[in-house]
Amino acid sequence: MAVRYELLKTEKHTGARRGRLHTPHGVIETPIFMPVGTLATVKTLSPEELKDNGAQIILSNTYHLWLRPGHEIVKEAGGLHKFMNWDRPILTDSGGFQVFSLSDLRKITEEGVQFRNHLSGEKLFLSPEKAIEIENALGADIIMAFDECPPFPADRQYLKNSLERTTRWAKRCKEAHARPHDQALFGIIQGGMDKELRKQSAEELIELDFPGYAVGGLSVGEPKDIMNEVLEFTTPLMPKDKPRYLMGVGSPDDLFEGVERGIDMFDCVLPTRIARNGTCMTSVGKVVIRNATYQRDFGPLDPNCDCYTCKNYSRAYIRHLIKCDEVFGIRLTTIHNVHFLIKLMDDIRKAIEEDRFVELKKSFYESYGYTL
Ligand code: PRF
Ligand code: ZN
Repeated sequence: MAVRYELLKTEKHTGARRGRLHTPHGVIETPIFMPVGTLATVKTLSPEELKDNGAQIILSNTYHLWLRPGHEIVKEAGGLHKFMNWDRPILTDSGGFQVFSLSDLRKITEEGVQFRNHLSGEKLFLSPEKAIEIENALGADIIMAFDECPPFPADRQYLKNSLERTTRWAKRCKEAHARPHDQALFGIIQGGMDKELRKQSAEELIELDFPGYAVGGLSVGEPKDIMNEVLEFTTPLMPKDKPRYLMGVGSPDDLFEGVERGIDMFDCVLPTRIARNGTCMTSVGKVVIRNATYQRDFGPLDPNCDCYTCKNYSRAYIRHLIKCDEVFGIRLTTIHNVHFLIKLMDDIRKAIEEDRFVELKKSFYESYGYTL
């Protein structure tokens, strides 16, 4: 069994779950936030730095590694773990989403998706079988089925056809999967913002008996209250004894709202992406370090953080580095942001254990500047 999920408890007052995911590369305490390492690196950080900041699992991308350096090369290196010197768990996304967000001139057929390489313009074709072949070669602990993430908004007939095709693709992924003994293949629930279609998608995929399930097609431009409503409707339809993953979501409030509705896993480029333009998530809210306010601020980035950045450098110094486009500046902000979200999830897990999730959420929203 590639992955075994152990549900430790459900919080007394919410749907929040405390669990454990056993994988070939170790145990993951859930709920968990996964930093994104699209090209087999979490931009600017070494694996040692990721570990120092508590990362338990990272996400990487089938689509990008297929184009560069090519999955055969990663396989020849001994798989993705060895290639990038990361010995903890890895999850790979299937390319389904990236094809839709990055490439142009795509054509969806029953067979798969034809599109143009976003780098070279070359014509490429990705199918369920091809995505799984690449994911098998990369060798991540958890691999995702090849799906279609429809745009928002989309009409009902489009969503229905799309989710039904995603189910057929999921079945083909399962049949093509050559390493079920050491790689867990997760199904992805689609259906847009339509509850009936979400139910249909969940039922069809549960019938195929995957070891874990993701909620895809959310955080695609819809208002947050709609995302939370769809999520609240969808999670109760998902198996209790299997991990639940909300794809591409990871702002602090989205983590709270997702956990509250029973989500166990999250990934997002947000902390690393905004770090590179100097935006930091801190216990006192967002800090845009370029602002002149911080020119003579010799205190730490976050007074309540014990990361390497906050222990050693001032806001004024980080601001200087970022304004001068110094690489060390974006390394410092990335370290802090990754540490911040991982630490937030540590706090959330502890709060679930002690049945005080709602209290933690309230106090966090207050200090961060969110309104409940
Ligand atoms: N499908 C896949 N990856 C994804 C998504 C999806 O729907 C999303 C949607 N937020 C992010 N990443 N395969
Ligand atoms: Zn910090």
